[in-house]
Amino acid sequence: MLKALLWDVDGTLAETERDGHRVAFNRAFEALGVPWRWDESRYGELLRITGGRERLLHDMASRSEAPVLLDERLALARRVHEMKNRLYAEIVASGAIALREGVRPLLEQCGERGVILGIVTTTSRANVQALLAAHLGAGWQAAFATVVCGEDTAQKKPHPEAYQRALAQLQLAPNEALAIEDSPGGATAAREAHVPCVVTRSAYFADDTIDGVVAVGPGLHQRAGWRPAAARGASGPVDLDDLADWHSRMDLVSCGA
Ligand code: XBP
Ligand code: MG
Repeated sequence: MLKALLWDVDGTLAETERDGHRVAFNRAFEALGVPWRWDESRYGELLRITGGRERLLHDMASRSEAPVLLDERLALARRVHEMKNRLYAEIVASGAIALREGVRPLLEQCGERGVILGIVTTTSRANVQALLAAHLGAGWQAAFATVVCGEDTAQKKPHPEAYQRALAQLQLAPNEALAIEDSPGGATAAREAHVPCVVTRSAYFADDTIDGVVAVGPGLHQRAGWRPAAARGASGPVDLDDLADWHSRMDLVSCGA
């Protein structure tokens, strides 16, 4: 039985990467006099590395002008990342990043029907706070029974630790929960924790192969285009009954673009 919905943040609740984190990274580079910039396509490649600081360190490894000494490299990554998170919070507070269509109604439906809500993300807590306070108000945390963020785990997704931690906090078995993710890495994290997962593809992962999830689709805003097809037809948005149906069928699919 479906007792809890565990939400990823970046790409799932909102399209935060291209117009949020990427832009904030570029502004942080500029503010700190670092000559690097990430265009949309390069950032898409870098998204394979989860964690903003880890992503930056990965990029530095291929830059001859990056600091040679490890300590200096780590210090620069920390400075850029801290500033990026401050600038990201400003972007989000300005209202520039909307929740993805269909997210708010589903959150409300869960509240009405007593389905537990959780956040399971590899993003820094400050970024989750900024995004959810902007959209759900200062008391947003009351709606979520667990909020697992990047700082809470030793290993980021695709490692399953974040999901394992959320399940332990909620005292639920993996198959009593359903994960909502947008990326192959997120889907892997859920699968490795034995949590059934639906994937609402985000812009950067529109064409990726997604393996071993209970459903994959273009977003919660439409039932059309999902695999497996929604049992109740293709018109209207995806709702809690659709998710409960995919969850109970546990019919694992692998989907290319
Ligand atoms: C999100 C991430 C994060 C964000 C940036 O992955 O990998 O690193 O890109 O946030 P997921 P930070 O959606 O799977 O949680 O800079 O705070 O890491
Ligand atoms: Mg994501």
